[in-house]
Amino acid sequence: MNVDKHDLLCEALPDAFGGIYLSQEKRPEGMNYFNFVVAEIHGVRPTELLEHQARGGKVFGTFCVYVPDEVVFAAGGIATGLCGGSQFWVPAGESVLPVNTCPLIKASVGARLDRTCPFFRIADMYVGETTCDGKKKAWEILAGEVPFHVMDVPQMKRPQDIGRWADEIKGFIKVVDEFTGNRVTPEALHQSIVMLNNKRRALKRLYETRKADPVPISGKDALLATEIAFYDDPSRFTEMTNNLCEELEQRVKRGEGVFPAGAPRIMITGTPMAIPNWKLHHLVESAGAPVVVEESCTGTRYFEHLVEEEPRDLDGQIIALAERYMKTNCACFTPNSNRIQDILRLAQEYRVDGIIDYNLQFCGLYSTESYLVKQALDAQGIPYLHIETDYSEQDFEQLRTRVEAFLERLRK
Ligand code: BJ8
Repeated sequence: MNVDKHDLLCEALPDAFGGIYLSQEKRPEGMNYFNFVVAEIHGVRPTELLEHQARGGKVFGTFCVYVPDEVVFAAGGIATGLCGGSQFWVPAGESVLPVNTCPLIKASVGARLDRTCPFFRIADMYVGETTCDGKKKAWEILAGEVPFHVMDVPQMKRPQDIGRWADEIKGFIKVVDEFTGNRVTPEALHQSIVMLNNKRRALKRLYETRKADPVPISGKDALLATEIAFYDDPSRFTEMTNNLCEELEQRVKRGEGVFPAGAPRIMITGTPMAIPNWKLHHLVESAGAPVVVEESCTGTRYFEHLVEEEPRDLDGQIIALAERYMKTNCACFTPNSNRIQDILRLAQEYRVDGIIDYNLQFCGLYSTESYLVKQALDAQGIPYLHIETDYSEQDFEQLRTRVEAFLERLRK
């Protein structure tokens, strides 16, 4: 670790978190746990990972919701998300990658090279995937640093593609077996499938409360909980999220909210927001409109589908995993019309008044798909705003003007 530089990173976080999060009014008590996780972001969880390693366990770092964490936990390993969401790591990423690479990739590579993120230092093996060109080539650079396994995600969703994905999962089990020295048994895989399904159920329960008007929790807080789901201990996360949900459900019964009833309800769709990327939510909610749902991998795509728990043999479980993961509608697939259907369905379920299509700069997949997203929303008369941005604060005022003008349209 580069301790001096790491200290600079840690100095910036409390100010940012205080201004964006702690200044919110009527926050649920249940968010205290998530505040604690952020305050201890480079403390408690990294220590748990190191203790796990001291007991002989392995830690796997992942970058995409397509990597089946169930396999890692079934082999006695721990999976932790590694996506970089901070501008702090972008310059180190740019030292080895083209500048016109998406910020998520630049920050992820930079976090490793910079030696400032304990999660990136602790992981024994990284698991990447072939979802986009930028990631594929970045893996070749990171593979020079750390043991690396790449999963080949199909580009289409025909029956033969699901079969191919099942083969990839089978291959991943073999890699994990060998790397951990533990065999993935059907019993252990069943346990991890149930454990991670429970995490998904808790997140679904949290999002259900966001359908209420007034909404009992801000979009910023819901986003924070979802981001933390990627690296917290899964069982503890589930318990804490269910505690939060109990409080939120009481609020809904009492008609209590964090924004006035009738405030314009916003959906954000598009590229994921890795911690601490809270920029767009902060802009929208500071302008008086709650974000009520995210159609994104740091949103509904992360938890919407469960893995079938019935199969108790390895072959059946692999098929169940393949089928569940292939339901995630990422723009790397062609066609990806199910994502458009998801957006339209969620717009109804969450009673949204307008949709912001969020694109990380230089993500060709999502920015190209936005043409079809806009076409579908125009056809339904749903107001739409497309935003392309990075992790820097440079365009903050310009974005604020655009977001406020969009919200003004919704209020008329
Ligand atoms: S399943 S959205 S987590 S790939 S934003 S790095 S696509 S250039 S993050 Fe993703 Fe998996 Fe898909 Fe979800 Fe590339 Fe685009 Fe950057 Fe992206």
